[in-house]
Amino acid sequence: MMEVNRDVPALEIPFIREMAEITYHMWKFGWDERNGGNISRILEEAEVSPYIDLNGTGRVISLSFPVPELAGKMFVVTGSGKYFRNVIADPGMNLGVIRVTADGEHVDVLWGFSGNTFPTSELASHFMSHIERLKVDPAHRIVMHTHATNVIAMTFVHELDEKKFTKTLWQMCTECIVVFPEGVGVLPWMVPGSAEIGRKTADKMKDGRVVIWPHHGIFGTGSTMDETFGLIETVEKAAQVFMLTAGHSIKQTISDQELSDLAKAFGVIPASGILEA
Ligand code: 2HA
Ligand code: ZN
Repeated sequence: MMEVNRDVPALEIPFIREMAEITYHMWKFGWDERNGGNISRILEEAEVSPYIDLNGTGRVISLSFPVPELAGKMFVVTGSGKYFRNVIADPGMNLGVIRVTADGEHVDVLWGFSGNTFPTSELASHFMSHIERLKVDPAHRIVMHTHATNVIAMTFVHELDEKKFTKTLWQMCTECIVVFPEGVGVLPWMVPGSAEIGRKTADKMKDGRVVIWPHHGIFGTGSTMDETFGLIETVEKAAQVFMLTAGHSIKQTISDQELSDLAKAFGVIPASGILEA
């Protein structure tokens, strides 16, 4: 058994540093006002054990939505009510490392969540999305939720039909169809923070990595922080271009034939029923 080095400052633990950096970037983008947004990342034992005692802190938090599928899995998660802006200054107060208990009904707190902080209010959406993404992608690790400004704006002025929403996003920037050929899922407006929105979000995650919550924000998933953030950035960029051009007279766009040519050139298969060429 390797000795645990508990004296390492939080920001020198690689996965804590990564969370602190990404949350700060996202706040700077203006996406995570106040306590907006939340992130969870699956951790491997080998990443955690050099820094954190796997016996835990003794604190146990019960879940209102059992997740036996995740039994034994460890996560670093943002804290409920905590501000992305503040993570870098005090990771232990704004983040925590948790492990799902064998029965899937609780989590053991292994590190952080000090000052009686709890995991994100959207833990149900995170855990249920992890379960679905792991079924289709064993390399899956990250669920990221943020209040991406132009994505929210677009949900006021664009139809919420998933296929139409996806096609408009694909048309906004040439790289979009290559980055998210499976398209985006769109839920109806719902009250956040519940197991129900978690189940509906996870249901959409069976077929894709992006789910939009109208008038609220976006969920993105992926195997690395770069990939997940890059995916959300790309959707947000397309939404921004849409918002900049909406209401202007459009002189030209990327045609369905050109979108098909792009998909072919980059070896991706676009979601069916969207392109007419
Ligand atoms: O954590 O973003 O959806 C605050 C939120 C809730
Ligand atoms: Zn939110």
